[in-house]
Amino acid sequence: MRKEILITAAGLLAAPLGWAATPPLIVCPPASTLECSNAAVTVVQTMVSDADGDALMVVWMVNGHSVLTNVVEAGVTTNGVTLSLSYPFTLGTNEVLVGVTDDGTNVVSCSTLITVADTTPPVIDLVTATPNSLWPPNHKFKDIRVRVEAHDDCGPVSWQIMSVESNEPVDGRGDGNTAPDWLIDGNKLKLRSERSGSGIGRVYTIHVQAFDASTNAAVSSVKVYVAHDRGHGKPYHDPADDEDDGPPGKGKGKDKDKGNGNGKGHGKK
Ligand SMILES: [Ca+2]
Ligand SMILES: [Ca+2]
Repeated sequence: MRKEILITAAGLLAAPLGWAATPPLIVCPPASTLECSNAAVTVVQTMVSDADGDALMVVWMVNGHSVLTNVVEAGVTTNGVTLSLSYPFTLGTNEVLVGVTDDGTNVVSCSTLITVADTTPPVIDLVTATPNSLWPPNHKFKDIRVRVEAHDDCGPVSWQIMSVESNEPVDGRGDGNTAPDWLIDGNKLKLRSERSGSGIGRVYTIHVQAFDASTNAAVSSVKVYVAHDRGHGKPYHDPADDEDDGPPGKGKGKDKDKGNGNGKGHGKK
């Protein structure tokens, strides 16, 4: 089928004498692999010649589509002429076919593969979480809007929230006995606004990953804070902590913490 297309194109070229003794010669562009780069144009070259010095028509095809036709004048073809194709090859394997004719009857062609690969991960420019500070620590879930800005040299980038970690146990002492403390639903995130009354404040670390179309990945993270207190070293006191921390019948959690001898808990100020 390719040959028919080429012959049709070559039919436009009239042989000077209507007869060409020797078919043209063609030196095919070498196969090569390129790193994908947005909008990059790659130059491939071929050399054509004709022993009779005939005029030559050269048709370039990429993935079955004619993209360029060169006509080389008679005479100069005896020693060989180098021709170039500048083309924005796309990700994947591209077949480049070069067909040459001197009179429409002598047709020679060759093909080569130009492979465009993407081995470079995207670049994450910015990760934000809004809000990045939760208050008051009332044990309620808060919607967190995570935004990732990323770019890649080879097209669009997608991203997702991979995981969340906390510097405090999910259900530790003095944090209200609530679990889980985060919910990931696609790229929607909820974080629980709480921290241990005996800690230094909670830090959630949200891990995100950005992918390009070839699944090269980049990772980054953003933090969301739940302060231990709001100034003056005075912890926020949530009555729910008292109810959650103390076993039934043993009084309030606040008192229990004070009395357990570890010096921690709500009583530490
Ligand atoms: Ca010839
Ligand atoms: Ca890439």
